[in-house]
Order: sequence, then C-alpha cells, then structure tokens
Amino acid sequence: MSLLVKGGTVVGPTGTRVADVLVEGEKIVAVLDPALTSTIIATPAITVDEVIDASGKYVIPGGIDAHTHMELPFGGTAASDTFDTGTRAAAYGGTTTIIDFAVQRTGEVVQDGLAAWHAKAEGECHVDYAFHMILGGVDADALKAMDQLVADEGITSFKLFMAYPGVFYSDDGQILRAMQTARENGAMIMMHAENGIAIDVLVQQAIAKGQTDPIYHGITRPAALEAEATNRAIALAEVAQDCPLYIVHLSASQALEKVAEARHEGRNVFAETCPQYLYLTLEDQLGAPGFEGAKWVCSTPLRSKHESHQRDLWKGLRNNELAIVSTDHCPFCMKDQKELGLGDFSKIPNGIGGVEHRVDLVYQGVVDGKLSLERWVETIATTPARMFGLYPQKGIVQPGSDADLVIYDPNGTTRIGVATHHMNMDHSAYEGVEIKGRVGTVVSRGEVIVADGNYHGRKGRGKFLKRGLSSYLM
Ligand code: DUC
Ligand code: ZN
Ligand code: ZN
Ligand code: ZN
Repeated sequence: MSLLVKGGTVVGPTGTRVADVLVEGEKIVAVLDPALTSTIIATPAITVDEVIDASGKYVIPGGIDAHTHMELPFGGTAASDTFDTGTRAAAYGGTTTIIDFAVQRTGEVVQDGLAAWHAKAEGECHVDYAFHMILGGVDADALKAMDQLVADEGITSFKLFMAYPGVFYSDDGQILRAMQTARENGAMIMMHAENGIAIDVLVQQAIAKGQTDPIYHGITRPAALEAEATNRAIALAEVAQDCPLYIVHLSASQALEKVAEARHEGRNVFAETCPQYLYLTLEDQLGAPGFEGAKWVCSTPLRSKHESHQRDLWKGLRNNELAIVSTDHCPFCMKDQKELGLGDFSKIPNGIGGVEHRVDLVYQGVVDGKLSLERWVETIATTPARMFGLYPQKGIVQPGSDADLVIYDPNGTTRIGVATHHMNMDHSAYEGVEIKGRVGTVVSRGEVIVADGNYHGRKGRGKFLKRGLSSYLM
C-alpha cells in the first residue's frame, strides 16, 4: 500500500516548504519537490494506490502526547478513558503516539506494576503507545528495577512525586537515590514538583474552616509551593551529578523562573506545560456555579489570571525554557467521579481530559501570534520524540520515519464541547472554546485512520514502542 500526500506545506522544526510526501507501507520514503514528483512516481518500481490532496494545508508529524493517564487509579476511582477510548480520541485530535504512565503502587514490585499496565493497553490501542514508569516506592528493589526497565523494557523515564504524601510520594532521600541511579543508567527523572507535605497542612486547615468548595483545591496549592519543589528537585538533580530532570505539568511563573535559571546555567533540566495552564484560569473555576468548578480540579492547579502565568508560559514555549506541551490527560466524569468530592474538595479526583485537543489548542497559539508554525510542531511532536527516545522513528516528516502524519486545515474551525468530543467524559474542560484550524486527515503508520471527521482506524492496531534514551542526555 502506498500513499501520496500531495501539495501540502510540510512543517518541521527547521522550516516549512511545499512538498509531496510519499509513503510506502508504514514508512515515509520520500519528501519531494512537487516539480519532481511526477517523474519519480512514473518510474515502474513505484505505484501509488492513494493520493491525498493537501494543497492549502499543513502536513505535520503526528502529535506525540508525552503525558497521559488512561485508567489511572486515583482517589477511589479510575480515570474514565480506557486505552481504547482514549487513544481513539487522541487519533481524532491528531495525536498518533501517546506515552502513558505505568504505575508501581507503594509496596508493589515495579515489574508487576508494568505488567499490569501492559495488560490494560495490549490489544486496545488505536495509535502507538509507550510507557514511562511511576515509582511509588523507591527502595533497593525499585532501583534495580530501574536498570532492568532501561536495559530490557524500553522504559527510559521514571516519574516521582513530591506531592500526594501516603500515595505516590517520595521523600528527598528516595528522590536523590532514584536520580543517582538514573544518572548511571541514562534514564530521565520526571518530577511532579509540588510540596505535598505543606499542601496537606493547608488542605486540612481549609477543611477545618469549612472551606470545602472546589475552588479551595487551587487556593491550597499556592505557586510558591510549586516553585519550592521545582527548585528542590533541580538542586537534588545537581547533587546527583546533573541527572537529567524533566518537570511535568509546570503551571506557575515562579516555577518557570527556577527552570529558566537552571537552563541558563547549562543544566540538564527540562519542563513541559499543558493546554489547561495556557488557556484556563482559577477565575474560570471561581465563576462556575455550585460544584461545577470540580471540572477544573487538577494538580498542579489552574493559576490566577491576575498574575502573569499564561503570558510567561507562552514566552517560555517560545524561548525553549518550556520544551513540550503535553496534556496530563486524566479524565474523570462529573457523575460518580468528580462528585466524590461533594462537600470536600480534597476528595475530588485530580485531572482534566484533553488528549483530543492539544494539537488544536497549541495551534491557536500560532493563530494568536504567540508561537511560530515550526515551534508548534516542535512542542507537540518533534521535541517529545527526541526527549523520550522515539526520534527519528517519530516526530518528523522525513524519509525513514514512521508515516504518522496530520493534514491540518488552517481554514477550518474546531469548536470544542462534550457533544462532539470522543473522550469518555460527561463534560469538557474547554466547552465552547473555538480554534481557527482543524485536524483533517490523520495517518498512522501509513494508514488513514481519520478523514474529515470520520474514523477508519480500529482498536488493537496501535503498537507498543520500546524507547531509547533521550537525545538530550549529556
Ligand atoms: N495530576 C493530576 O491532575 N491528575 C493525575 C495525577 C497528577 O499529578
Ligand atoms: Zn503529576
Ligand atoms: Zn530565559
Ligand atoms: Zn500526570
């Protein structure tokens, strides 16, 4: 099966040009100057089965969402998207690879946690998938397991939590040991950087005062405690011989300052932000009637519009202080899930679903003049591939790479809402948001899986990707 994507504007991290993309089987075999295509495809060795006209549209590498939580157990329930529903929604939104977080629960053998995650995902995914590993208990066995996962399992990044005491939490000693191990075996440490011990005090004080509404979730997780944890993680990584460190879901200007400072010193420190922090604010939550604000309960929390967070995050994306936009897709329905926190915000499962909307929401930044086209592609596809050992198989439109392509229509419109999304959620955090652009055709490993809003993929076609080490390791 071969496919010719004709006349589109191919966007990559280093520039854009009008080109034809020739796909053979699962791979891109040529990116051609249109003037040459007719001669080349006229050679008897090449037959083209299908032609897609991409003129007037962008042709970009399939999106890579480096941070999702399908079926994550949290607060007595589990994230509402399965690998089936979540990867199908991802495909609709132009994301053709996800990196989900396998979980070692405290007290569990790391490899057992990984096996359980493989069992959830295998045969279910519509697009390709890989795993990071959450370490819920760093001890001697877990440190050995890190070596084994890097060497044999294609899992080269480990997430630790400075938040959630008693659940996923690691203390500074555990963090330092995991970082030392990562420094030796080449893995990346990913950090949920919030001071969970201090947050728990603020949460208990709020509840004791009867402050139980969803808005107090954000108020009890101040930016200062994100910045403090970010700073501490950076210091611990320095002590661990500059272990590579990736701060997840960065939301506060004060935390970004710490990352920027480390990067200016040439340190091996990276960070991502998420669409919710670029578009939503604490005031959206404040203005919501009754318990509605629970929709936007996530950690790190949404920040106030009266501070400069959103402006600073966009600037950070422009100047590479922020490397990547991931979603932290962690959906919960209002009914029976978010509602667990009625009368006590601390029992609202934390998370926002957005795996379907990231490519569009970051593109809106291009429309608004906040990002270049190239930086759009870099932050949603190329850098995630490089950061997490998937490059050049993924994240770039070039010969030899997987034929994961999105044909993006800058003249289309996307209106986000629960009535039209494909995620398994009974609400949308972005209800009514309009994007001046639209995902047209989505190709995954040479197969058209979405065309003009119609789905042609199937569950089980997505493959598990063993990842190599980060291209950014020094
Ligand atoms: N933050 C969330 O919002 N959800 C899941 C875990 C996390 O760290
Ligand atoms: Zn987290
Ligand atoms: Zn800077
Ligand atoms: Zn997360």
